[in-house]
Amino acid sequence: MKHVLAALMALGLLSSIGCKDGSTIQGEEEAALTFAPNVPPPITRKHPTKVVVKLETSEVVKRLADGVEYTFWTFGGEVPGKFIRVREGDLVEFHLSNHPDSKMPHNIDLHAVTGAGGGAASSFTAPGHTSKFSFKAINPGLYVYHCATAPVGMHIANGMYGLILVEPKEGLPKVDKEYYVMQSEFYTKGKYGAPGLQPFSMRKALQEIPDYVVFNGSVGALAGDKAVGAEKGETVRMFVGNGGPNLVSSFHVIGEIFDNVYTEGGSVANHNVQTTLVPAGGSAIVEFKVDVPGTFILVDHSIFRAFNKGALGMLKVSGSEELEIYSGKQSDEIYLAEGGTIQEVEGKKPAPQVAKNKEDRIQFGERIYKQNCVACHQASGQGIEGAFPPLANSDFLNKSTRKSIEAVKNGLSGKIRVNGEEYNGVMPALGLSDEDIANVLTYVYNSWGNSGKVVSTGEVRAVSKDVGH
Ligand code: HEC
Ligand SMILES: [Cu+2]
Repeated sequence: MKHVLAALMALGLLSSIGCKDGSTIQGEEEAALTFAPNVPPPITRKHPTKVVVKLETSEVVKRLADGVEYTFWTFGGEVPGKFIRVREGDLVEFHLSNHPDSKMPHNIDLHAVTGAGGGAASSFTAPGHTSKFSFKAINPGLYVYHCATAPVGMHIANGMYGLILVEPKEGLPKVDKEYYVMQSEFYTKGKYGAPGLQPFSMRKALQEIPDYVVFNGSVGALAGDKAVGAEKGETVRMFVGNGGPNLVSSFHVIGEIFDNVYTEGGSVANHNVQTTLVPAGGSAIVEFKVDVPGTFILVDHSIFRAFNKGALGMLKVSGSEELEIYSGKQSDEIYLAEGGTIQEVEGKKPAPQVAKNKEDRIQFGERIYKQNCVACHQASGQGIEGAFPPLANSDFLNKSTRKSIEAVKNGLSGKIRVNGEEYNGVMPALGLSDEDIANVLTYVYNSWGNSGKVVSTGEVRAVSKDVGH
């Protein structure tokens, strides 16, 4: 019997590799990899194959937020790394190249690997080298991969993570849209919004207090014109990962309910879920049908991360209204608490920064703008049609410094006209110091085509503070 087997092997008849489910590896192909938010197409093959994955690590300076840059360490030149899609039973031949300009060696630990280190030791690659190793994708699921070169935390904190999907052999149910969303945090020397090239802060990383929590590698990577889209009536699947390095994500889409959640990227689905936990180094697959049009906001529902640290994305759903499911606003009356016409945001005021010159004012003012104004007037001062007037090129702003100071100091309500459009909203008094108001207005006046004026603290002081009406 032994020599019969040997003879068959010699003939190459037994050289195909057996699979857990008995099927054999046939053929070879190179994996198509994609950058977030895109996902490679579903696998239609009915058999396992040898999949060649070629990934390159590189260290690149890119935008982390407006005016803020960071030296990212990447899989493929972007954060998160390229999405890899294989089929259960596939033999993955991994080629990891490290760009010759890299300063660090890198490697890869794929959570889809059954084997010591998830491939880390076998893939340790010096700059200008390529390593090769192979693994069998025996468990279906959505898995995180990351660099595991010492200091591991630093390689992950700098952006070295991505997702690999091992599609179950029967495939995933068909959907209309698939997207790749990965959360992670950045720890920078300067605070959130502090401009310039920001170095990594080991101290903050150890304390687990990030300055940035983002989707897809930077503030706004999934918002505005970078939002993902769908049409009313379509089904959407999001492959959600969390690179950490430290935080757990409470992933939520405002105004949607997940029909299915494959918790932790596994094979069992929960239904009708509002928020799902995505552990650091873990994942979830969420699916939902979009029944009504609108902009649906993706957040980490640890909510200060969303509105103050960047963990905010958008799904824009087009189509006609579905008033039976969602009526939209049915009435709008101004509600005024007793005594005042304008609400005041309470709270202890932080010590103001003292500006020495115009540049200081603009720099300090930018931070104040990002913390206090951006939610309504938007990042480039463009405002939101019908709700928040623009500050960019605003005739209202450029006509009267006094009125602008009054607006920020005391709030503003009632009909106003900005660039020919009428607004009738309420801007709250934000409780800023006179110094901060001078800085933020100087920033606004020196941005987006405005007049370039400097507002002094004295001018702000001269406008009396409205103490209730
Ligand atoms: C909660 C939303 C909100 C926030 C936060 C906010 N504003 Fe406004 N702002 C408005 C609204 C609404 C109006 C128009 C009020 C009206 O219709 O009378 C307005 C009007 C203005 C105007 C005059 C109109 C124009 O477009 O030139 C200025 C100047 C202004 N805001 C500056 C600021 C600055 C600076 C900050 C941050 C320190 C800020 N706002 C924060 C909502 C907001
Ligand atoms: Cu690395």
